[in-house]
Amino acid sequence: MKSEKKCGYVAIVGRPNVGKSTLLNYVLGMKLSITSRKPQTTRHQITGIKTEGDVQAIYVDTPGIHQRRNTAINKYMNRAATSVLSDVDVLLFVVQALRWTDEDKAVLEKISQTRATVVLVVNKIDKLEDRNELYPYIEKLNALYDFKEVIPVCALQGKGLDVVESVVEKYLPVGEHIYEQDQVTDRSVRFLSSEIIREKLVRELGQELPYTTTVEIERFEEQDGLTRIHALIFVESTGQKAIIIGNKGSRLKSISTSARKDIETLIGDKVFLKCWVKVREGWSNDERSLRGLGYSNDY
Ligand SMILES: Nc1nc2c(ncn2[C@@H]2O[C@H](COP(=O)(O)OP(=O)(O)OP(=O)(O)O)[C@@H](O)[C@H]2O)c(=O)[nH]1
Ligand SMILES: [Mg+2]
Repeated sequence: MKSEKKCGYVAIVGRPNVGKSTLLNYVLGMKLSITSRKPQTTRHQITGIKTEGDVQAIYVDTPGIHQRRNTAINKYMNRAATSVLSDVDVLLFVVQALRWTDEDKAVLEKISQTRATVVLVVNKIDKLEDRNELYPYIEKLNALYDFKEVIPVCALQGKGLDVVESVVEKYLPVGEHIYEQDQVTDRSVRFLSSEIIREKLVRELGQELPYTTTVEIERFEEQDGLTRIHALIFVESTGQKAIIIGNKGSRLKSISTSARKDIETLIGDKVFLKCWVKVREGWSNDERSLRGLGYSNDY
């Protein structure tokens, strides 16, 4: 008997910092979406495609849905996350084991209005002292919504993600594949390079510089086995610029070096990366600046 092809969209949603991007990267077996200890790391929809045999799952990682609606960039991020909800086949609603906050509640309210199959993914179970603690927690959440399945996982170590993948497969619709077998994302290496640089900024800058940086790739050229990248790091004040550059440029250098290594792994090519820091006051709260810097909700 000829088996049927399956294909569909799977959104990964939840409040900031629950491990959505970590989950996507593990499933794909590569670092596609940037991650950090800090909430609101992901700012855009990131598509990760996994094709195995007859099954193509098109995952969409999303920014954490949050309650800070004060600035234009925060609104952009919530739109980027919520706009996928209505067009997907499966929703992986990611929460952190034993934590249930007002932000999680608000995400569930949005999810309740969709027609997708909703699967509850309870992440970070490695943090539990006793697995039995999970039962009352899951019971509480099950009383709030009729989840199709509930799967405890540890995204960091990949525990339980095989179950997630087989549940996704079960609920994907029958259909022809949309992408080629070996395509992993619809994002360009240029975009992914800017994200990698942003990851290093978020990770290296600790609490000093929360959400005020963004990265634009000014030049991206491949020539004779070397990819030359010129990147502009935008900040909102000269004080922030000084923090990023560091003593005699040491911090910017270490950020650039670690970004370069990750970009080389991504593209499998030698990379020359040069980063400049520029001040653009108020960019994160200005719709026009945001659009100019690649924050556009037209997907
Ligand atoms: N202990 C533990 N930590 C995890 C696990 N999964 C993710 N983390 C950590 O949680 C933090 C947040 O992970 P991300 O994947 O960036 O979370 P996110 O939900 O994508 O966050 P936003 O993009 O900000 O919405 C990182 O420090 C991860 O290493 C897990 O299973 N166990
Ligand atoms: Mg993320």
